[in-house]
Amino acid sequence: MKKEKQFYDRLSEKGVSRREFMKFCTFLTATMGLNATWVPKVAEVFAAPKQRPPVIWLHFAECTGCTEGVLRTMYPWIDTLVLEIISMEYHETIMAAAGQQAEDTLHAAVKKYKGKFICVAEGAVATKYNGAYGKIGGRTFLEIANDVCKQAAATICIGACATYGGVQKAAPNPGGYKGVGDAIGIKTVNIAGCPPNPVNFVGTVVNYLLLGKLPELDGLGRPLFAYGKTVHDQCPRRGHFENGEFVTEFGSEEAKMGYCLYELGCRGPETFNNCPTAKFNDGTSWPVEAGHPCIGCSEPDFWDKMSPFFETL
Ligand code: FSX
Ligand code: SF4
Ligand code: F3S
Repeated sequence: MKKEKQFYDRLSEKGVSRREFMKFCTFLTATMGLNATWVPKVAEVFAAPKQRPPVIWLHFAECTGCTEGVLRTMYPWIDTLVLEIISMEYHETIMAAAGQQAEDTLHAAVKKYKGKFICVAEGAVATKYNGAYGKIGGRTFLEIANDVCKQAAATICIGACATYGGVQKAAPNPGGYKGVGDAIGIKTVNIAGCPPNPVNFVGTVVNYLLLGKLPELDGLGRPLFAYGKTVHDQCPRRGHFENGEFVTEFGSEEAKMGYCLYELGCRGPETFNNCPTAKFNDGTSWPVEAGHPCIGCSEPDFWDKMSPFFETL
């Protein structure tokens, strides 16, 4: 109880009410595919965590949009929540250390938590020429991934780059870039998307803390709760013409959003993601709602396979 009170006091200092926090927990529970009876348990994971797993977060070739997504865009206070439930041992974007001090922190954390830490990998790994196309602190991405990911309890890849290689892997790919799992031959949990929705990452971590296991995955390593349906199957713009009028399948409110963007090259029918229901920026909008066709960013090799964008294939 004392722990919980302290948690709510900390949130309140950030200007977040208990009501807002519970609203977030309800949204997260629904996104995770659990029914409403789980909401108090999900709240407890944040308010009174039984364990805080050590996390080592690696950066390879990427734009850091995934980190920015997790730390800022969903709720202004999501950073607090993430740092309440995990123990971030190493993360280049948010740590104060730099240079040798940062390197030492990484080595010490891997040694201390060997076999117990969760590795979160962001960015693709160069594999040609012994990985010469990408280095940090004198070691190639390939060496770092082989060393750190293979000593982790599990590796969660966040974003199109870490999962399937992203834009770095697009033709002609001179550096031989690959997703982390492919580059070093391990199975990873893949939070796909460029960038992915931060709620799908948070849902994966909460699933682990709540149920003691990682969520069920599809054949491409993506959590089924988030990537089990196509964008098209959940899209409010789905519809057809009836007597010259566009009628949506989900009703009149959605119809105001406008016509289906298929003719503008929308890849919603072949893309698995929960964007229409989870949305981005605190539920504000998502690409198709904003009038932009889906470009298939949560599918492997979408830069090559889904382009030219804005054309029906
Ligand atoms: Fe990749 Fe992450 Fe695309 Fe960027 O860092 S998934 S380039 S939006 O965000 O790795
Ligand atoms: Fe499907 Fe895209 Fe049309 Fe939505 S806009 S109904 S996802 S094709
Ligand atoms: Fe990506 Fe399509 Fe969603 S482009 S963000 S999967 S709507």
